[in-house]
Amino acid sequence: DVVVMKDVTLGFGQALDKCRQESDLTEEKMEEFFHFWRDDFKFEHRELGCAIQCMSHFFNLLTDSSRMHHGNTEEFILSFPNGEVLARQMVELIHTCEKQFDHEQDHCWRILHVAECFKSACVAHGIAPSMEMMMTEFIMESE
Ligand code: M21
Repeated sequence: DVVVMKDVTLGFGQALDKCRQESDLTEEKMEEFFHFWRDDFKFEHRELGCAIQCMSHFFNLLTDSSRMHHGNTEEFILSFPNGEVLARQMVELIHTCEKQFDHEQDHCWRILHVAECFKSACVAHGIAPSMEMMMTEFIMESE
């Protein structure tokens, strides 16, 4: 469900400011986290992978080996309205992507590849929110 995905993205994005410094993700590389869903968004900066690792860590969504913690991730998604429609599916999609890049030793690069794979999977499954939807909500939240 695209509305739930929008809410989860904005919730997760709350941690971006806490992670910018330690991951070296400047505003030039990513202004706001919801740009993740832009059609033309490029997954090219290792710093974004580091930032997603830091943000995931902030919400306690990672294991000791920096893989997704399935239980905590499901709980995190369930904490959003109607989260139950997405929780299992999201965990599945991310895990399927994780398996594809398990050989990558560098956590930041691996997580960046997993994130790109996850976005493509969401587009393919029709659960990727539109940019219009993301921006409208983002502006409403900041007013
Ligand atoms: C829906 C909200 C945000 C999406 C963000 C990034 C998702 C990327 C998943 C990376 C998971 C990291 C696990 C690494 O093995």
